[in-house]
Parts: sequence; structure tokens; C-alpha cells
Amino acid sequence: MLELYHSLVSPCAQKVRLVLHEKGLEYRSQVLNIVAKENLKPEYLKLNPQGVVPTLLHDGLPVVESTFICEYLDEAFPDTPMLRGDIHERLRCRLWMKTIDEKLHPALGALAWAISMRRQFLERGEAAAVEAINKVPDPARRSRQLRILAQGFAASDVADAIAVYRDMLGKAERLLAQQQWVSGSYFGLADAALTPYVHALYQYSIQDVFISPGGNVERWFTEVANRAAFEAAVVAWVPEARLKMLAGHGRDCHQELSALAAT
Ligand SMILES: N[C@@H](CCC(=O)N[C@@H](CS)C(=O)NCC(=O)O)C(=O)O
Repeated sequence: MLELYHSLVSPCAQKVRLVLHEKGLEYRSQVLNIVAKENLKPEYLKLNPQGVVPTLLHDGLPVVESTFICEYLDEAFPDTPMLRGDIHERLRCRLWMKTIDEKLHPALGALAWAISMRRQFLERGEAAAVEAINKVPDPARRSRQLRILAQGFAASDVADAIAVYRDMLGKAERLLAQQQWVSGSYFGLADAALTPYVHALYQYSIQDVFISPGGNVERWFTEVANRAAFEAAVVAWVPEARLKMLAGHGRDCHQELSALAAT
């Protein structure tokens, strides 16, 4: 049996859900509220010592790290393989997945914190927000969240995040001029990995800051968004009110973000 501990709009959770749905796998869902820091409860830390989502339980065995979960699923359930081609093609996909995890993931974390998470945390009062963030086990993540809580868009993490997004989407733009999908000729693990990070820009209504109209990334994302798995793995999990809130938060700081991106 597959059981997924995840949260509704977490990009890493969306990535794993995309793979589950693309492969037609059934799973039991355990949703954690990461704004309420349910991910830091002792019983969850036993499954995932970093206190992050997602975690997959396969017949009771915990599998952590979203990219490893995706590769694990692809190996454990080899029908509809999502890492195909020769050894070089598979290597290129793995490189995309690694760069997305190492660069784009913290970049989205910084943007999401500046745009929305900071607001959501501050609604509970600054002291409560700092107390909750101080429990985050990873020191780098903890410091980034505290910096953005204190400084908002002025935190250097935000300008760095914009630069990372520009660089990665520029590379994707060039790659997608030559092939239909990031993975090659099929929607594979590298596409599932990139999807939540592009989708997040649309979710916050800030896509125009990063994506050229009529360009290859826009074409790719339109095709991704038309897939049945995208509807089931991404859209269906986000309540309408939450979507409205995120888009509103994005619109409220669109000008500040655009100004920062223009510098
Ligand atoms: N490298 C991890 C990163 C997971 C991660 O950063 N998850 C975020 C949500 S996207 C999280 O759980 N955040 C909780 C927190 O910041 O307290 C993976 O790929 O699974």
C-alpha cells in the first residue's frame, strides 16, 4: 500500500503526486498543514527527520526526498516508465532534477515566503511566527525564513531567487525550442519536477515577470496543464479560497517584485 504525507500546495508534494497520477497509482492521503507546522510533530519527525513534506510510505517503509520518491516509484512500478531513453538522456533528466531541488526549490521558497507565507505567519503575531520558525530543523531553511519574515522583499534571498528563476527558465526556454518535453520526447520525471515551480508563478499571478508570452516555456506549461494528471495531482488539491488568497497575495506585491526583477 502507498500512503503519502503531503501538503496541498507544496511543490515537492505536487511533484510526487504528479508521478503517482501519471503512473496511475492509488495512494492513501495524509495531508499536513505546514503553516500550523504539523510537519514538526514528533510522530512525523520519526518518518521524516528533516520535518519536511512529502514522505511516502510503501507497505510501511518510509521513503523521503521528493526526487528519490519519484525515482523509487518509477523503479517499484515500472509500467509507464518516466525516466526513459539511453544513459545520457537519463543523466540529463537527473541533472535537471538535481538543479531544480538544489536551486529552484529554495528560490521558490524565498519567493513564496516573501509573497505569502510571511503574511500568513505574521497574522498570528511576530513572536508566535519566530517561535514556530525556530523549530525548523534545517539551519539554512530556518535562517532564510527568519530573514524573510523580518525583511520581506528586502531580504537578499528574494533577489537571489529572481536570478535563479531567470537562469533556470532561460535554460528551459532554450531546451524546449529543441524538444517537446524537458525529459525529451515524453512527459517524464524532469517535467514532473519542473511543473510545480512554473505552476507556482501562475498561482501567484506573477508569471509575466518570468515567462515570455508565446515562448517555449509557456507552450510547455499549457501542454502540461492539459494533462489529466495535472488536474488530479495539482488543481484538484487546492481549494478555491486558497487559490484566490495566493493569487491576491501575488497581485498585492506584483509591483514590488517587478521593480526588484528590473534592477
Ligand atoms: N528536499 C526535500 C525538500 C522538501 C521541502 O522543502 N518541503 C517543504 C514544502 S515544499 C516543507 O515541508 N516545508 C516545511 C517547513 O518549511 O516547515 C524534498 O525534496 O522532499
